[in-house]
Amino acid sequence: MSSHDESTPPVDAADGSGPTPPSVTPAPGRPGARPPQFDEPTTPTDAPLTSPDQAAAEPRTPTGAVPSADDATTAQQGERLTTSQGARLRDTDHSLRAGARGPVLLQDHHLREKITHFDHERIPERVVHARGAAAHGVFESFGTAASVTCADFLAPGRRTEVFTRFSTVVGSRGSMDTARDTRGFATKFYTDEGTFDLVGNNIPVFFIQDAIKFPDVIHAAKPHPDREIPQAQSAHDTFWDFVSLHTEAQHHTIWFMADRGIPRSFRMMEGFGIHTFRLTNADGETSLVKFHWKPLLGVHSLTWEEAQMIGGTDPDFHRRDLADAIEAGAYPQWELGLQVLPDDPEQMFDGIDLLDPTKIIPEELVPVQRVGRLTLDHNPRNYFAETEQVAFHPGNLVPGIDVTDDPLLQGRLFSYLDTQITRLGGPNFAQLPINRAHAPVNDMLRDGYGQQADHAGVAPYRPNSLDGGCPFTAGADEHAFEDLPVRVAESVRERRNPESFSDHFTQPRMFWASMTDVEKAHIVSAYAFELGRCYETTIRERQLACLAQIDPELCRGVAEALGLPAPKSPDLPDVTPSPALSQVGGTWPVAGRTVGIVVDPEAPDADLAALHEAVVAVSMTPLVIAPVGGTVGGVPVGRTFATGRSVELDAVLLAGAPAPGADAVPALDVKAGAPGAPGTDPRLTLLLEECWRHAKPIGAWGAGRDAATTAGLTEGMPGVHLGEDAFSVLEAVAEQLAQHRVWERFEAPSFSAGGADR
Ligand code: HDE
Repeated sequence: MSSHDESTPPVDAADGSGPTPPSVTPAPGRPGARPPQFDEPTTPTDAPLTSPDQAAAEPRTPTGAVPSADDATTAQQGERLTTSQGARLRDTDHSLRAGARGPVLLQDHHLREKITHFDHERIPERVVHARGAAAHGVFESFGTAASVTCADFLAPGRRTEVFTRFSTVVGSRGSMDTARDTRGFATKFYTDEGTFDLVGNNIPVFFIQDAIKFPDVIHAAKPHPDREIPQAQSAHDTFWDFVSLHTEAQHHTIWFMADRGIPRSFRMMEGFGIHTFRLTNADGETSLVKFHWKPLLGVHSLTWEEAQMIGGTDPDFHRRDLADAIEAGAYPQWELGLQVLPDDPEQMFDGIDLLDPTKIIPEELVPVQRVGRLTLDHNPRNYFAETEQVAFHPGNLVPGIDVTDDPLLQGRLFSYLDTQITRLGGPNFAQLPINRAHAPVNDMLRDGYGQQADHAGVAPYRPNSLDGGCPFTAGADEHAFEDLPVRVAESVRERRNPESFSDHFTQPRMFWASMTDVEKAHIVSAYAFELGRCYETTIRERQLACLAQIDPELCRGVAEALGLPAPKSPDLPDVTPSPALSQVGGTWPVAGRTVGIVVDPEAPDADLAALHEAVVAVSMTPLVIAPVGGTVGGVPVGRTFATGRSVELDAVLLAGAPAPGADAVPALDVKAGAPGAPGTDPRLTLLLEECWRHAKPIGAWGAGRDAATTAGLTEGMPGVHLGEDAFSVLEAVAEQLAQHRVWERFEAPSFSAGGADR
């Protein structure tokens, strides 16, 4: 028999050990790396999938380096400019022409490569959450979640690498950070059991109860389709038209009309998974769970005026704050917490439907149990490669964590995969470096645009015998992700919400009742601003009718500001305030806060360098401010009165009373036109007025006291610390800053009901 005459399949040896070895040299063309056995394989083998005649491309990084533990090999390598193919170039500044004054030649391959790549540098921005900033970090498990979940990354002592991206929702990629908006808080946990994404927001409820309404709410919130304005704002007619008609949005709306809509920093935001998830422990017992992120720096916000001013002076305020804090070693931290609820068949708790994403479970009823700590300790190296290309997906789940039937979550499970196909240009986005799992991947997904894996084997299908039956599915004891056998209520097919989704006003009322007076005053002003920017009075009136169903005082306050009559409230239910919702009344660490130090270059404070270091020693960031740049007392000037603005500071220290700078020309600069005493730079007076108005602690000593007096600040005024030396004043200011603001300075009207009691 010739070697080409192998018409009969190899037959397994009688003892079942495998195929009978051929007696002659096999003909070329064998489909797999080894002959298949007759029966479907029942155990995985480590047989090679690559035939001896095959080789994958030699492993190289995208820049041609041999991969190594040194991650620099994925950046540029070599000292000389090259083409994308590695050929060295002598000139990249002139195109190839027919003579210096002649036309450009089509043969200029370098020109064409350079311009073609440039022409395709942009990808579509995210449909929502387009503007964001991210950081790498680590999640350390406390080991306290074992009773509710078998997720391995929550086992005692586990450390898991993470990547967290924060974002605004409405604005496009270039919009300002401090717009009034909800913030995204999405974390990718690269666990040993596969990637888990917790894709949440800084507000625990959502606008809508059903995913099918997402295009509606986003179309309403985005700029008007005709003029494409306003950018990154909800203060316009289409938004308020929608939310005043679609009243399930009212709970979310009051949260971001409150100070939560203008966070001081990503580092000072809570995060929420919003939906109820179903967790399983090692014994197969299930619980319903809400995820929370608790920032160790507390929850703090900007004032509305600050947010607007920052939008002009530093539109990258939050992005810069996150990166600077990490660079300075003030690593932001959050604790992951769980509210654990029984998995009863009704999926209700205390009358609250756990499948309704517009409702919270007050922490006073179900405490948040802390199960681990997130620390963000590295900034991305390349914004596009990491922050822009990261692709989150609520369906990235690990054993021990599963979804529920929340109709909003169910729709998200479809959407996040789908959107990446357009945004990241094909189905292989999971292979982009930032999206790669840190667990072994053995899928049967193949080909497609941007394929980077060099798969071996010939049988990406199951069952197969040509690749020895591989890959095998996991056995029952191998900690695989399992779809839980959850009972589905007997029902009919219909487009309808459950009755329990129909109360849209009790929880917004509870939120309002949980606020302190100063927070309530901010909410009234926010509604008044937003509705005041609407063109149509009918829309204002319709939203006032919604506010009347939340609280009569809220409604009256907004109506007065709008100059409209307040509709009468119906009988409203009594609600129990949840003090945990208020941001006022506690003290928190001051790490990572910015302290301005105003100096006089003509008479530098002798302690300036030591003061600077004392600020650094308590993990705050000193920013020296003077009429001109340069160095004062050995310390570099960070801002001049021309380049700086009060809104960058959390507190200000006056170490001198600088005379007006040469550029303090009122005719040229509105800041220099600020009223003040002739001896002091008017821009300093303006800075102090703003710090006062924004309720920031102010400290002064020595000649700095004169600057304070000039601005009308005297000892005994709330949050004004006039002392004898720099260090005692710094101590007093830092102590005050621990409360975030000098709350007594806000003259809030007194509201009757509620108020957080801490
Ligand atoms: Fe998203 N959402 N979303 N969302 N979402 C996206 O995915 C979507 C929802 C959230 O930093 C998109 O990759 C639908 C709730 C965050 O990359 C898109 C619905 C919550 C981020 C998408 C929701 C979120 C997104 C846009 C209604 C809080 C940014 C680009 C069912 C729990 C993630 C992308 C990042 C991003 C769809 C509702 C949070 C289009 C259809 C509720 C933090 O897929």
